[in-house]
Amino acid sequence: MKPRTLFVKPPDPFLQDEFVYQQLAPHYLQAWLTQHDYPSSLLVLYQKPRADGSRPTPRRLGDFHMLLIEHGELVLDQPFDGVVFADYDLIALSVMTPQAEYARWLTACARREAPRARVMMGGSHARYYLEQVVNETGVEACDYVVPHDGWRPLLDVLDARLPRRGRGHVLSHQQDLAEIVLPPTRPVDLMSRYRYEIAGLPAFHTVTALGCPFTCNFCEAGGERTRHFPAAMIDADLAAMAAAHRALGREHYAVMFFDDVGLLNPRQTRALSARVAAHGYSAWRAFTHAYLIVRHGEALLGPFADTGGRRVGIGLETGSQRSLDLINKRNGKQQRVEEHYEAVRIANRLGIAVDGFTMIYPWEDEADLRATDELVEFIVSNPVVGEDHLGRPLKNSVDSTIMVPYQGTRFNELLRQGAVPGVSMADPREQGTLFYKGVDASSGWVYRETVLPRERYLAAQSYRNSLRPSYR
Ligand code: B12
Ligand code: SF4
Repeated sequence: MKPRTLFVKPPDPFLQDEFVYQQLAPHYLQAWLTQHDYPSSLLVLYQKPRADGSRPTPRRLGDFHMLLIEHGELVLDQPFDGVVFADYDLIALSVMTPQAEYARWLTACARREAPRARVMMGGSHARYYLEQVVNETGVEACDYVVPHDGWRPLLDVLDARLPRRGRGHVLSHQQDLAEIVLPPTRPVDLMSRYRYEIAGLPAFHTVTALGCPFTCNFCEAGGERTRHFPAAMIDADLAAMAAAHRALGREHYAVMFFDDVGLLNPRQTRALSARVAAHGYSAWRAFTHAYLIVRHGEALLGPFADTGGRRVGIGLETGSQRSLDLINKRNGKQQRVEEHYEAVRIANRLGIAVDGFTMIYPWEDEADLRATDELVEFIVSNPVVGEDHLGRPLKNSVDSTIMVPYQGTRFNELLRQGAVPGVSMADPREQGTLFYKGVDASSGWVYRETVLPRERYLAAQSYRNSLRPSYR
């Protein structure tokens, strides 16, 4: 009998809502196993909110619920029960760093309930925190750890009938994406749970590429080569999402491209726009860069706007030129704050609302904070041409976070070396606090010394976030 795989999506209790976006990796990998004739199911863990909508900090797996999807159909929706693992030979966990704690609980549970099964971990946590994952011991250690693409390593262990290689065996592979011909699975029973809107229409999301051509010093992914999925696969994915929307009775629907840079150049945007329109989407959202908008203008955003592109996400980062220079977004080439203003104006004129992502940095003084306040105030007040599908005026939005120099980033290195005046990091033994969020939904305060006190940065953050419009 062929080995059976259970793809597991750990919970995200720290997100404002668990069912906003599907976690895509298990769905790509499931489609790949189907293509290679291996059976698999999906387990989606989530935390049920209380009657008042709150979600207390989870302390054990028993605090979660689970959805089991077999052959594309929902067969279980109940409180988590580890017995579910007993039917499978490979427990395949897809883990982003904030989910790492739950991945450990799940691994220990799988050891108990399915002692003969192998546990495999892939995802961005294994990629950026490989050392920690490999050094896990006891019941929390995985058998196989996959820091990069999962397609080939999965097939290799299944073809070899799940060989015993000792704990923490690393399988690293970079996939030729031309071979990924099937789109991620989109089980309607699961898709029906996700609630996300773009310009007033229900939306699902996808990606067209992996990696990013930019080099922000705060980002773990800076400089990862951009690799595109085949156009035919994207097309099939757009068709599958549109079919799911229609199966849910939706006449008008939307799609979001979550690529780090989804609108990359005029040629690529034209082709993508044509595909989106061909599949009947009425609205869409993507990410791009201020520099690309200013460089290409309408040639970049025109086809997007003409086919229902109503929102664009841009990492605007800061209104302070000093901070922008330190971020080094364009690998040594200058990026000017004025281009950020200009990018917003261009998008808004074309009927595209901007979601501007900004950060606060530990070296910032009052002048830097004021410069970003001004940028944010400009974004939220700049008028956007047009209305959304509910007849409401389109509005720009903003997001403000405090930068944490995560392990593996250039800022982590620079701040550790004391290369930025006025900032020093807390004891390196507190490195554990440099994980994203975690069970306590906080990355902690990792600095010993900052230019302004923490409270001042928190006040700036809450002021900027208070300017968000009531809808997007
Ligand atoms: C879409 C997205 C989201 C969405 C959906 C989440 C999701 N997981 O799909 C939302 C908005 C919810 C989100 C939220 C957050 N995100 Co996010 N997100 C992304 C984004 C842009 C795309 C993810 C994606 O679908 N990729 C496509 C799939 C195919 O790639 P993949 O997941 O890496 O999977 C491949 C491999 O990792 C591997 N693999 C994955 N799982 C498994 C499992 C097994 C068994 C195997 C063998 C292999 C394997 O195989 C896959 C194919 O190669 C990525 C950046 C990126 N380009 O990947 C950031 C990214 C994953 N997010 C990131 C972050 C930081 C966050 C947040 C913490 C942001 C915040 N401050 O709130 C939250 C945390 C949410 C969480 N669940 O933990 C970081 C993660 C860093 C880390 N250390 O984990 C990334 C890498 C961006 C970045 N460069 O900083 N995110
Ligand atoms: S543009 Fe986004 S994904 Fe790319 S390096 Fe900067 S923060 Fe990271």
